[in-house]
Amino acid sequence: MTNKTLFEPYNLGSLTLSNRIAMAPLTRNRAGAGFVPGDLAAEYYGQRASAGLLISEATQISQQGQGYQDTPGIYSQAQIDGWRKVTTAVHAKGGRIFLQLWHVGRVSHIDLQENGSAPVAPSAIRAAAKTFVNNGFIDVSEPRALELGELAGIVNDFQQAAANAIAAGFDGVEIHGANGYLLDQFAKDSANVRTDAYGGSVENRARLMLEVTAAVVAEIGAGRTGIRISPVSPANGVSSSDPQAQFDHIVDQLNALGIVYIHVVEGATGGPRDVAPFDFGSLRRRFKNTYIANNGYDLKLATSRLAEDKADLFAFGRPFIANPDLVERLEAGAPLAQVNPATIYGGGEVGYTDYPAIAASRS
Ligand code: 8OZ
Repeated sequence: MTNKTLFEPYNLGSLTLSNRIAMAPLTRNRAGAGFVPGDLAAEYYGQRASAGLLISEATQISQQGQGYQDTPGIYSQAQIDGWRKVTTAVHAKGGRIFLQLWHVGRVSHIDLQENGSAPVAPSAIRAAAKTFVNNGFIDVSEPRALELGELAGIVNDFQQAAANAIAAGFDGVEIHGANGYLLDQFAKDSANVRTDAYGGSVENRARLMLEVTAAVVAEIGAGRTGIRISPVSPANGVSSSDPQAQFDHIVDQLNALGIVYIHVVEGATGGPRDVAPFDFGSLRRRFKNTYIANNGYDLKLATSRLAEDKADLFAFGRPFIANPDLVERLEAGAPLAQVNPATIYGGGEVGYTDYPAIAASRS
């Protein structure tokens, strides 16, 4: 048992966070033309700056990496300029913010791809997943398998996106290695039946995720690089026949790269925590820097897991949508506002920037 509290400062590498609560990445589908985050995004993130660490919504590193309508990118100058307004708003309030770098792989639709081409994947296996395109939920498209010679370009896109994130003023980046998107597709054998150096063994399936991480570290430094993983989540139709061996290996290698955090979705993303047998403590023990725990945490669970030293930081997702001042509410034991599911994805300020802080809602 330890006597730490969630509401004390925490050193994430060289950054001092004001508390141990992180805002998890939340897809909101409100980017403007050119997939540029707008002024409302700056207001939204600024309202939530009392989180110890904000992690941005998943942000595509290329057009090929996009899988849903109106998600923001980080590959054009206009996108960098849009994101700079966000980081400026957060920093003005003393917050810290990482950008989540995203390539969806096969979780996409031809209508989002250049010239209507097929989404890319480790193998030509269609995901049992839906995406939101043309204002409706539809099945993802049939993907094509990436050629060996294309993988270096994807690593390079992640590396350039990391440089762009720093140019936009972010404190660091989180590589999206979770939830059935490209890097998780490579890691999990339900989606990866390759016979080259990127498929088959635990080491081969980890290769792309680790090459991307090494490239990002080379570009912006290990102290500004984190990653999100979801070892047993069936999100977007992936599964692994050996998740413990796979993710023990991945975390050992991430530890060797010296990155500042791993952000672990414990269980089924947004669902049950006990979906499959898995020892998350093994990842905690293997990784020497910061462990961010996520999935279904509330104040009680986070407090007890911190006391048991099972994690350093706790990422809350959906509660941050309706509670911009979530940290203050948790600390005060104040009631939490409930999110309106109808306004999570897409639209404007309604359900985005109009949830009041508690002081404002009382007056
Ligand atoms: C919800 C809707 C669309 C995308 C994830 C980026 O699960 C997402 C996502 C979540 O990581």
